[in-house]
Amino acid sequence: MPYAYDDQNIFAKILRGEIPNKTVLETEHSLAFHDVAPQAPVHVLVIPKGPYVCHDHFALAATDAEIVDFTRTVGEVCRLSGVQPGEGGEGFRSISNAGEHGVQEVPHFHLHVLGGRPLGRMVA
Ligand code: IU
Repeated sequence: MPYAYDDQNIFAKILRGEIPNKTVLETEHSLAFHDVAPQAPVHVLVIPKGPYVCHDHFALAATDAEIVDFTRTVGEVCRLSGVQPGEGGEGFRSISNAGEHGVQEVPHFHLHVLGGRPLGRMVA
């Protein structure tokens, strides 16, 4: 089944400026903002501006420019948040939930960047 993007999802509304967000960084193809319900002292969501449902959709359908921009934005978010291990920070975790089994709540691809405290061992 092809990916079906719902342009009424909350992140699409954020991208259209219909709902406010606490922006960390905005680039040509990406937006990073603070999660409204942070699960760690650093909890930033990084999203592409394009209509991609989940990580695999983005990875397969996005342009090279979008992918490079997104990847660099994640790096910049880590730098701005002070969580870079080896660069004065103590590390972070990046997670993307996809679909039903991944318990994805918002159907617009987003990467969670979490840090600022020990996060414990990842559990499946
Ligand atoms: P998930 O990976 O789709 O399960 O996570 C969605 C995240 O989006 C979750 O951490 C929410 O707190 C967050 N979020 C938000 O930042 N702003 C919103 O308006 C809504 C959800 I709805």
